[in-house]
Amino acid sequence: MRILKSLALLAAIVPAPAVLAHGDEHEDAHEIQISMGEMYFKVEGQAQGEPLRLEVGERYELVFVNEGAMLHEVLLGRDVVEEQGIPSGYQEHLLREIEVGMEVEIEAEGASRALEVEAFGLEELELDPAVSVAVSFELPADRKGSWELGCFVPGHYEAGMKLPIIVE
Ligand SMILES: [Cu+2]
Repeated sequence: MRILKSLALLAAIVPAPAVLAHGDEHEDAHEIQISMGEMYFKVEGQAQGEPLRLEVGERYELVFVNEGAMLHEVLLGRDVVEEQGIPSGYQEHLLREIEVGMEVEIEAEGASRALEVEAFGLEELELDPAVSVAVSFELPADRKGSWELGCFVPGHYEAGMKLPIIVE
């Protein structure tokens, strides 16, 4: 699973079909910064624990910033599944079967280097400390409802590293 380990980013992705349009999808996106650390997710400008609110049909760019001292995961989904009694992920993924753009910037020897990924669906990201990734997408109407943002590094979800997502 650790395909992109050298970039400290793990994306469980399916390649985008060639017919998908590229280009202007980052325009007019609502940018929302979400900081993460031990053991929380926090939406910029909101109190800790306040849900992330998203509207269907709107384009978002969620910028995840690992400001903690440990590796953390980003999963967006619902219905927690367990492996041997330990929460290990979600049964259903919020970004399943939709176009997702991802951008990572990494400082290397004083220069900024970028990685961009266009994917169809997204299940999981892993971010080392100080790594940030921007995830852009637009949700269809069938995603309305209650979802969750969670980290499933062993012990983190149980320690409270999760945040409700409300899609309206
Ligand atoms: Cu974590």
